[in-house]
Amino acid sequence: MIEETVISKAIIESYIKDLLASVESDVIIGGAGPSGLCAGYYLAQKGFRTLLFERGLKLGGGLPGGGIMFNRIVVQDAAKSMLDEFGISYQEYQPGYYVANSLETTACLTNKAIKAGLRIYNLISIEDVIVREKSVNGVVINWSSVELAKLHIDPLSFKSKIVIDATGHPCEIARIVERKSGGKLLTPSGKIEGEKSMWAEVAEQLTMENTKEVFPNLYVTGMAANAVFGGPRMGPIFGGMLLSGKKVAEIVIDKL
Ligand code: 48H
Repeated sequence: MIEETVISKAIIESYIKDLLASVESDVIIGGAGPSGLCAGYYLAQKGFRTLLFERGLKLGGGLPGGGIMFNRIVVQDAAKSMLDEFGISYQEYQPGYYVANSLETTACLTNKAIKAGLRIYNLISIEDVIVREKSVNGVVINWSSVELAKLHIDPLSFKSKIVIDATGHPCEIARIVERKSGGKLLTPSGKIEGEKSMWAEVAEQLTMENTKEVFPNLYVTGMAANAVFGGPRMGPIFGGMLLSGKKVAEIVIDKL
C-alpha cells in the first residue's frame, strides 16, 4: 500500500529540516552555473557549510546550452585536469582544445557538488543582501515564482560569513550591493565596470584575475567576475568558468 500523505510528510520534513540547518552557514553562493557549482564543490569538499541558491528550475546556468544550443563546450589545456577530476569525458579536437558534452558536464558538476555536501536550493532568487559594519553578512531570498509573478511577499534572510556572486553576466549580487550599500565596490571606478565584447583569450585570462573580493565578504566568480571588473566575454569556452570557481573556493578557504 502507498499512502499519499506519507509521501507529502517525507518531502516536507526532509526539505524543512535541511532548510532550517542552512539559515546560518559559512558560505552562500548565488547561481548554479559552472563557476558556482565548482566553487560549491571545493568548499563543501573541505567541510565548509556551503549552500547555493539558484533562481531556475534546472542547474548549470549557461552551460547546458553549449554554443548556440549545440550541446558541446570547449575547454582548454589549463582546465583539462578539472574535466578528469569531475569525471567528464572529452575528446581532443586539436592540440590544446578539448570538446565535451555540455549535458554530461552539467550532470557531473552537479553530482560531485551535491555528493561533496553542497546544499542546493533551486527555484529561489537572491533579491537582497544583509550588510553589517560595511561588510556583507548574508542574503535575502524569495521564491523565484514570487519574483516572476511580481507578488508583494516579504522575503527570508540567511546569514553566512562569505557570499559568492556566481550569477553570471548580470552579476546580480554585486549590482545589489552597488545600488544599496552606499559604499564603493573594490573596482577601479568603485562601481560595476561592465562586461566588454568578445575576446576569448584575454577573457579567459582576466576571468582568473577578476575572481576576487569585490566588497568586504563578497566575492565574484565566473562571468560575474568579468562583468564586475570590466573583462570581455569569451563565448562557449568554459575552462575559465571551472578554474574561476576553483580559485574563488581557494581564496575563501584561506580567509575562513
Ligand atoms: C539566484 C541567480 C540569480 C539570483 C542569476 O550564467 P551562469 O552559467 O554563470 P557562470 O558565470 O558560472 O557561467 C557563465 C557561462 O554560463 C556563460 O554564460 C559564458 C561562458 N558566457 C560567455 C559569453 O560570451 O556569453 O549561471 C548563473 C546562474 C543562472 O543559473 C541564473 O539562473 C542564476 O545564476 N542566478 N540565482 N538568485 N539573483 N541571478
